[in-house]
Amino acid sequence: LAGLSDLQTFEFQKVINEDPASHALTLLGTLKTAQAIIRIEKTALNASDGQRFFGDDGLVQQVQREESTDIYSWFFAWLAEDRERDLKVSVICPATETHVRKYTRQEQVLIRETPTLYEHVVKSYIAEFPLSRTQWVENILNGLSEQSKILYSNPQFLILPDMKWDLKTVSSLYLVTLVQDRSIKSLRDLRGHHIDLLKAIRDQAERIVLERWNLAKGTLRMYIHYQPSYYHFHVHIVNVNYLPGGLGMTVGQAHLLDDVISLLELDSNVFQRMTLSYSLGDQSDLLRRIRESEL
Ligand code: M7G
Repeated sequence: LAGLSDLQTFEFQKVINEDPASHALTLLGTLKTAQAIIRIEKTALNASDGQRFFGDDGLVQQVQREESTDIYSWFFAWLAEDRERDLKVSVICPATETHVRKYTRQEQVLIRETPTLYEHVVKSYIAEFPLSRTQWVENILNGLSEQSKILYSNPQFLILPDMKWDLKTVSSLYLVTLVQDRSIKSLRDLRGHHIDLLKAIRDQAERIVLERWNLAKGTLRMYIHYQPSYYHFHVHIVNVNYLPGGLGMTVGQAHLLDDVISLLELDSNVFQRMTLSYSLGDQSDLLRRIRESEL
């Protein structure tokens, strides 16, 4: 996708999600016959723009492509010329049914994943997870996309802005760490020998945000999702003051990196032995497998 002329071919089908807290709408439709999901989200507003809200404008007049990787593209858009960008527009195309489910509002169901449930159901679900779903991660790790965005890299991991971030608003700063070790699929695979890796991620993230944005110690919330959307180990690095609804900081999904390190220090096999509880959307494939195993 290159720009506005491509986006204008979007044939709207329906709104699949609506999130007033983040000023976002998720649309389902088609782009040149392929199913597409477009999430339109307002970027933070500038107080200095206050006097300019009520004037001409109303429509997107210009877009700038920020990034395009694998099936994901994101843009910034303007409602009128000569002002700060208004919107962040994220596109998934072609979008699979799994994407549609992921972005559609679902009823949540709480799961208590015992080590036995993990061994018998979840582990094989993760192992069978299509490699194509993490192609975007491979593209970044292998130097094919988002290279100019990388903030830090060493042979073990790299840190770059998360696609959710507008790259500008420090109060909603959102970075992600991707590790090179493909054998760590999720939180469940972490063992005592990963403590050094996790501490290095923590230290480098703190150093980078201090150097780049003058964010001192204690300004970051770093966490790991279980279950994540992508089974390639990564850590979310977010401004501690940024507390949006529905963006993955829920109890029973986000595990603080500091807590994870501390648990591993107490017991290097803790994630092999623990029952981990989380909620799944009622349309999730994993939930279907868990239900089937219960029969
Ligand atoms: P997750 O915990 O697996 O799932 O996190 P979530 O999406 O439900 O939070 C994956 C993280 O990677 C999310 O914060 C995404 O916004 C981010 N992300 C996903 N994609 C496809 C990309 C991408 O192509 N580039 C970047 N920079 N971040 C991405």
